[in-house]
Amino acid sequence: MKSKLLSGRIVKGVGGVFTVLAEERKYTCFSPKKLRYKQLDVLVGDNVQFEDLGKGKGVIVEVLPRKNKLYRPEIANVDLCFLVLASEPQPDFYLADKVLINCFKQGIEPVIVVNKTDLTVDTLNQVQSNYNGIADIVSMSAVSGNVDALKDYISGKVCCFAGQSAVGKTSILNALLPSFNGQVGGLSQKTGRGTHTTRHSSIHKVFDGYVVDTCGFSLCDLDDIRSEDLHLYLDDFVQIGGCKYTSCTHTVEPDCCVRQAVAEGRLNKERYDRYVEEFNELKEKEKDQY
Ligand SMILES: Nc1nc2c(ncn2[C@@H]2O[C@H](COP(=O)(O)OP(=O)(O)O)[C@@H](O)[C@H]2O)c(=O)[nH]1
Ligand SMILES: [Mg+2]
Ligand SMILES: [Zn+2]
Repeated sequence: MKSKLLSGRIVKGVGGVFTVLAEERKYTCFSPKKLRYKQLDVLVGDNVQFEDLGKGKGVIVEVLPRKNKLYRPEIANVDLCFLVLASEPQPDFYLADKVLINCFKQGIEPVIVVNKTDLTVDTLNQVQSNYNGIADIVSMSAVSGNVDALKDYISGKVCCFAGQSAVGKTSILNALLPSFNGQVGGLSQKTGRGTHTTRHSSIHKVFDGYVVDTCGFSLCDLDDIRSEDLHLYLDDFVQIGGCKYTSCTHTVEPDCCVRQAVAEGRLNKERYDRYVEEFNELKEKEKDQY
């Protein structure tokens, strides 16, 4: 008997055993060594083809090309990232910039979520003045359990969460996915790290899309970006354009339209100052490399 080929998405993977969601059904699939050698790895989030062996079991025969891959945790094909900010702890805008830059680089749509608006709306104003026009900004309060603000964004996509510790990522996930039951305020006193760091991550169907149940920090480092290219990942800088030098880094060059925009108040000065600092940081690192 010839077995059937099905297409699905890997939603969970532990020790070479994968849960694949296909046509609203879950299959337990194995990935043969041969495939693993060819592809190197099979990841949660991968779109795969598998042979249906019956009784809910299958063998993965092909991993379809990936749109992107995130590390720590490893996840493939992320479409959207909710960058969570809050009044407590105060927003770390350097971290936020880096997440936005990495999203841009990986082809992930960033959406800024200002959480804890039950406490104050000052943060929302501050976030808007920094990121208006750069990413969609939604406000919410996870304590109310109302996560409708995120519904339309999740629909049809694979979404992950990023942001500082204690901004409310786990609280939001719990509200989206009651079965997740993540530990809120989950900081280990000893290490200062989240308690979920060693757990395998999975993706879960929520509304008409998926959410990744781990709040990794893989989007927080500017690993392989060169200082002179940094500005190319800042869409608001790119939009301004028109500098005298095409390779303008917008730091010291004459006739720089980006600096002009800052002087005229068309570009947020705090955001620009952070860019200069990040630029200098990358330059310093490059010096150390030679
Ligand atoms: N007032 C208020 N507190 C919140 C809200 N969301 C989360 N918290 C609290 O913030 C703390 C950290 O939340 P948690 O979800 O663990 O943050 P995470 O570290 O980003 O996962 C906990 O004490 C939560 O109860 C909110 O919308 N309003
Ligand atoms: Mg958490
Ligand atoms: Zn310039």
